[in-house]
Amino acid sequence: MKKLVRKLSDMKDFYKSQKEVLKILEKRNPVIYEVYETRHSDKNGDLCYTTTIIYPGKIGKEYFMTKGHFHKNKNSAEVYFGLSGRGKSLLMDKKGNKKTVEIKKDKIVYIPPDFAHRTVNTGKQKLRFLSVYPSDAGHDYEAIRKNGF
Ligand code: S6P
Ligand code: ZN
Repeated sequence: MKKLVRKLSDMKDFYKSQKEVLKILEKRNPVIYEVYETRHSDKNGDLCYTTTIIYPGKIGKEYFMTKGHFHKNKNSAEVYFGLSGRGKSLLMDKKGNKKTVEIKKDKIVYIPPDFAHRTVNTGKQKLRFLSVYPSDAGHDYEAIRKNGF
């Protein structure tokens, strides 16, 4: 299993208020989320699964959230399964059509192929969810970094 830690300094471009980001970074560098990934192979047909933990908190008016990404392989759908906490999954296709879906314990969120996805912790506790997706999906963060949701 691989552990990935995303601190505010790793994703400062993804937040709207750069003033708020810099103000917080002067004093501390909070962990926004952690991802635990299990990958058996990168082969087509195999599956990859992760647990994501998003901490509670805000940067200005925005809640702690994941960076958000499209899958590089456009045919790759994904399923999220809520484990604890409360939040929203934001989905958006390439035409800019958007959908917001609640995520909480025991709730399944389906992410269709070629939809960008970002998850936001709107609660006071940690938001934890499991995700399952094709091992060859790949991640493209650039469009979201530049244009947001
Ligand atoms: C992978 C899946 C999740 C996210 C994780 C962090 O396809 O959607 O495991 O990677 O929730 O989000 P992000 O946007 O930083 O990769
Ligand atoms: Zn994904």
